[in-house]
Amino acid sequence: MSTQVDKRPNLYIYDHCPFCVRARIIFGLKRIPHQLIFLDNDDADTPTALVGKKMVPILEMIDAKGERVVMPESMDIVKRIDEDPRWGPPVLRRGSDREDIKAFFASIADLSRRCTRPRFALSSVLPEFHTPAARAAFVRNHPFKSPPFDYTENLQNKSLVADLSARLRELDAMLFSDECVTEGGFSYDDVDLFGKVRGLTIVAGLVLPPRLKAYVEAFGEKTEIPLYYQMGL
Ligand SMILES: N[C@@H](CCC(=O)N[C@@H](CS)C(=O)NCC(=O)O)C(=O)O
Repeated sequence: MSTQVDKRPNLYIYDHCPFCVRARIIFGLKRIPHQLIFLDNDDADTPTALVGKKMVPILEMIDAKGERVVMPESMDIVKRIDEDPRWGPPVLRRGSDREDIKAFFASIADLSRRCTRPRFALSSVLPEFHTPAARAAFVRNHPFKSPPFDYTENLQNKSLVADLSARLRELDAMLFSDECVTEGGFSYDDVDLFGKVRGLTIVAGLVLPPRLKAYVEAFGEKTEIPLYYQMGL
């Protein structure tokens, strides 16, 4: 794929990828015109040509001196864009490396994957999964390590959704407010958190507790990153 780099930075992403959401946040927050390039999930050539391996997100842009910049790593991209004076002063506060949030997401990792991965891959709507080969590559590369192994079985298991709804109440209690996760205002903690929770909105029937729901909805608007409510499975 060859894409022109004009004045707008290019961001190569998968829509469902939490790390890609991080990178999108800073463009949305600062209202920076940019081009999103959704790679097919089985396209290894494009990312490899850009950064030497199959990974997203990747930023490609022309910097203030006219040089081409190509870089991976979500938080590096966020920092690079936030600190680029062409788009105004930085808006993000330092992150606080919240151990409680980290431990919470580690504890729900398997449950959350079982709820979201089959929905991302089998919805047939997300751009990175628009071909059967792209969906098959994702399922092959993201196997479940204990039963049920089958994506459709996980998708149909409503008790997983009930379990995840119950666990999210713990996260609700960790949010400082419905505007920021950590006291003091909007920070890298929010970049990380929204990346993790936006994908959950694809799970139809999942109950987001009130503060988390308000947080996710407000954040989606502030960053112009659409939630998945309307296409929930
Ligand atoms: N540390 C990286 C992690 C990025 C990452 O793991 N991206 C996933 C997509 S969600 C990826 O590229 N996986 C390789 C693949 O899909 O083949 C970052 O923060 O950007």
